Amino acid sequence: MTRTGTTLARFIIETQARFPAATGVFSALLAQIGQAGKQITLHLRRAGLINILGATGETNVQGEAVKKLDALANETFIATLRAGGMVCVLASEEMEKPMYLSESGPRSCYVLLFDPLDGSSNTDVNMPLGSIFSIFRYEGKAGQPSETALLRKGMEQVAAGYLLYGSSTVLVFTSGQGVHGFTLDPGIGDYRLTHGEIRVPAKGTVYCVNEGNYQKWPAGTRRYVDFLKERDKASGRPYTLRYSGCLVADVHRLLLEGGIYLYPGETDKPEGKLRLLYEANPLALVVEQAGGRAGTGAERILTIEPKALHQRVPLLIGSPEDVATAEAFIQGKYHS
Ligand code: FDP
Repeated sequence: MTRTGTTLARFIIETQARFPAATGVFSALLAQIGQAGKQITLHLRRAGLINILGATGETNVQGEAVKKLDALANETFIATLRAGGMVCVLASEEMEKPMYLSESGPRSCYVLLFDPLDGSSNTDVNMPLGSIFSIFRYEGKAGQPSETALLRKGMEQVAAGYLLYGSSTVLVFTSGQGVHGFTLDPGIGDYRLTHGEIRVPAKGTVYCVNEGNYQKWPAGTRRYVDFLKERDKASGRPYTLRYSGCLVADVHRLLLEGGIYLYPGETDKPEGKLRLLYEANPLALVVEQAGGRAGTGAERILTIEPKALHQRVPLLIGSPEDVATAEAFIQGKYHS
């Protein structure tokens, strides 16, 4: 196993050496995502000092106000990946349509779906933020992939991960061989392995949810959250509530310490809030690779057949036992 402290660059070289057929293209792509994360970190560290806080005045395809930092993070990813030349098409929360990068080869290439800045309500108050990415291989016969060619099940992702911009910047990813976490060392400007082979605890004692929405939830969801607040020493209840307003930050906590994050469907909005292709799918792959579980309450996230680029899904994600219990409540099957 690679040693703690190993730089991302060295980790990539060592991992690639174990796969003689690897072309190095994927490794380079991962390095570019790390590079985009460094640049976004620099912007965020100076955000209060220069005029990049607040809203742009525009609304994105989701109908949400675009923050200046959302736009800046999106541009940073585009510029870095365009220069890198490994990706033929990008799709993000901030763009209605996919963006084709003409410098990239049309035959065999990678497709990157991403949320450039997750947790937008945190931008102006110095709270944690994240970026989420999902990578597919596209091997179409000719020409650029159509928009429907991007609608792939989460199980087909070749890699996925996130950057968390918190008290330090952390890059966590999986390419199907476990989940690894790297912390950006500002002294050397590189990421160092700090969390090798992450495993999610089977069960936690923390839940993350916007409980202000309680009255909008269906009965099963409300019963589950009520259950978490009951006193029962044997099962660790009541659980502790932690909700940062940043999905990446909450999922990172669960990955390391266990528990559950929920953004459930609501009675009048059963599809929930989060986006399947660039939020739920990549985080589900990371969490499942670490031994966790991710579903909508009715089905596993990674097996959903997407119908649209910006499709929303309810999300329950975290420790396998906690997510299974939540699903049982939502499906009306829980018997205490
Ligand atoms: P945001 O819209 O602020 O970018 O991705 C969406 C997300 O944040 C998650 O990061 C976060 O967990 C959730 O939505 C917050 O939504 P609420 O404000 O509705 O709780």
